[in-house]
Amino acid sequence: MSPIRLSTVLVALLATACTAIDPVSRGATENVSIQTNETALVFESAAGVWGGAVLRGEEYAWVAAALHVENKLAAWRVSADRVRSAPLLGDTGYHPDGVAVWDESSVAVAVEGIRRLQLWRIAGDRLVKEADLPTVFGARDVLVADLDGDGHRDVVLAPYAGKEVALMWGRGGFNFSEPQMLQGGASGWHPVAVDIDADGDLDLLWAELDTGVIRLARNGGSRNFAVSELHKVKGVTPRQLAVGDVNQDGRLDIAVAVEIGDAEVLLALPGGGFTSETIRPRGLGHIGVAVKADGTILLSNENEITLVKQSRTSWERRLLPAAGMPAPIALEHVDGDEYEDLVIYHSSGSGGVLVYFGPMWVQAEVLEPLTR
Ligand SMILES: [Ca+2]
Ligand SMILES: [Ca+2]
Ligand SMILES: [Ca+2]
Repeated sequence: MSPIRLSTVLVALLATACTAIDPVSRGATENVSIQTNETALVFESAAGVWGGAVLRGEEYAWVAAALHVENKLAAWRVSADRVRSAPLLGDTGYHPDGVAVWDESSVAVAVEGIRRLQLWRIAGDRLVKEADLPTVFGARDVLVADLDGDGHRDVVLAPYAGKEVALMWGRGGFNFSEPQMLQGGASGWHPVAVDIDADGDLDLLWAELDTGVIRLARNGGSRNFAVSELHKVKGVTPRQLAVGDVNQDGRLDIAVAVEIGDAEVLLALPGGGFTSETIRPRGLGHIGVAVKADGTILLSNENEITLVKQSRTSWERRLLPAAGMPAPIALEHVDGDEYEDLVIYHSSGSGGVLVYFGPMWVQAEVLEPLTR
């Protein structure tokens, strides 16, 4: 992976940040500088952060992150006025990758390097490991959702390398069935659970790094999934996909970040199926993507986030700074106001986790629009 190179804008952002320290940070084991300002927060990590999740409480949120290289789970508390604590830390063992919300105070962590699925709870000023289960492969991602609608949370594991996605059916608590394997193509990272066919149950979608395929596992009920190739990207290595209503017509669309090549937007057609449009990158391509409720597409690339909004004839664009390898990215509610916040996990280098508090469009630099 390429070395870290903080953009000058981000350096400026950090340099102008004022300092605020949350007194709850007792118990943290790392000496970190704490910085905040009105629009962004940086959560430092010495090396790559491969994933994370946000636990949103009534008064504050916890940002949890998999410190892949440091072999730790970190959790920072963030108040409604955007002040954060020093991190709580827990040792996961070798190479944690993905994190998902399990309940209001705990997260599931895929520890890819030792093939484990762990349950971690935030208990006062400590992170407590409450369960530690073997997994069928080294999992890049973990997703938690009730896929069969029986009231028990189920787990989806996506492989770091491999052609199968594993479903673990919840039996109550952090207990699961033997894994049910779905056959796809190689390296289907960052699966998304969404009712893409609008029939009332959650389907699964993922992008395969090695095949270029956007794969759909359609939920047929009774734990049956029909896996099919929904689309193949024109470029090389789709890294993340996001679902949202890009053109605000009431139908869910799919945006795909492609590492080398154009980003693709699959716009849902009224009679079913999709039409594909492309967004030219500023560099080689993009590695992360999210779609806001208003349809704005956020695409991450080395050291930057491009905000893209569809208009009749063009893609309007704006730019926010980031650090090296800003992927995956996610929209969350961190400070608890009505605006979605962008959470960026920098998977290489020392960018740590960066949160942009919404609204983001107004604080971003204007770029020339692209013709559609
Ligand atoms: Ca279930
Ligand atoms: Ca469905
Ligand atoms: Ca749409």
